[in-house]
Amino acid sequence: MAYTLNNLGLYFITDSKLTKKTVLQDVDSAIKAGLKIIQYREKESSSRLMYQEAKEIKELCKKSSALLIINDRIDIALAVDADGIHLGNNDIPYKEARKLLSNKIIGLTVHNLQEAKEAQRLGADYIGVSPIFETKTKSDAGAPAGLKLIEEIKKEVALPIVAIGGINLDNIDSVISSGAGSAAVISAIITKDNVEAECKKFIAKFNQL
Ligand code: 3NM
Repeated sequence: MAYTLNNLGLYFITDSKLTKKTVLQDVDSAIKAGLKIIQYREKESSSRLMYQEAKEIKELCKKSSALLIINDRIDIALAVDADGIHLGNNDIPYKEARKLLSNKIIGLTVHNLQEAKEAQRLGADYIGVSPIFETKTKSDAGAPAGLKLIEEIKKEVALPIVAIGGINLDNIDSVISSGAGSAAVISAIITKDNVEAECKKFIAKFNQL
């Protein structure tokens, strides 16, 4: 693997509904900014279009050695030889996913300490701790857990933490100092005119702390 998952910094997630441009343009900008990990998250497109888009993203990632994670869809991850998948509580169980993706990265969403401990027991490669703050991007994200959940998990679970939900340039410092080695951000980046510049601002936050 090109990177250890502990110091991934900004974790970029695509969103075809929120983007001001296209998913591919956003990924290109994120990669130009120097991102190490990209998640392709598409909830509404056809499988064919998802495959085609993921394949193009994979090419962009390959050129810059950025990791490509596919949200939820193991079939797409396998088809484009992505670096891994991210699974939530309603997706295929970790154990089954691991059988299909034995050497790939598998990230799991967790909402509390118990789920984080379970993710570690199962053998997940990282955890997405969510939602930290209020977010409009995922309608069923639930009540914000706050920074204390990151602190609590950091004390007891050794897995790399990717914080997610409502993270922006005003609160990213607090997210990092709570113990998250990485932060996943959607709206605070892709609703801005210059995605590359916005990514760079987040990357600088990780570099300065
Ligand atoms: N998952 P934004 S919150 C994709 O809580 C996603 O599991 C979440 O977007 C979870 O940075 C979320 O715009 C959306 O708040 C995050």
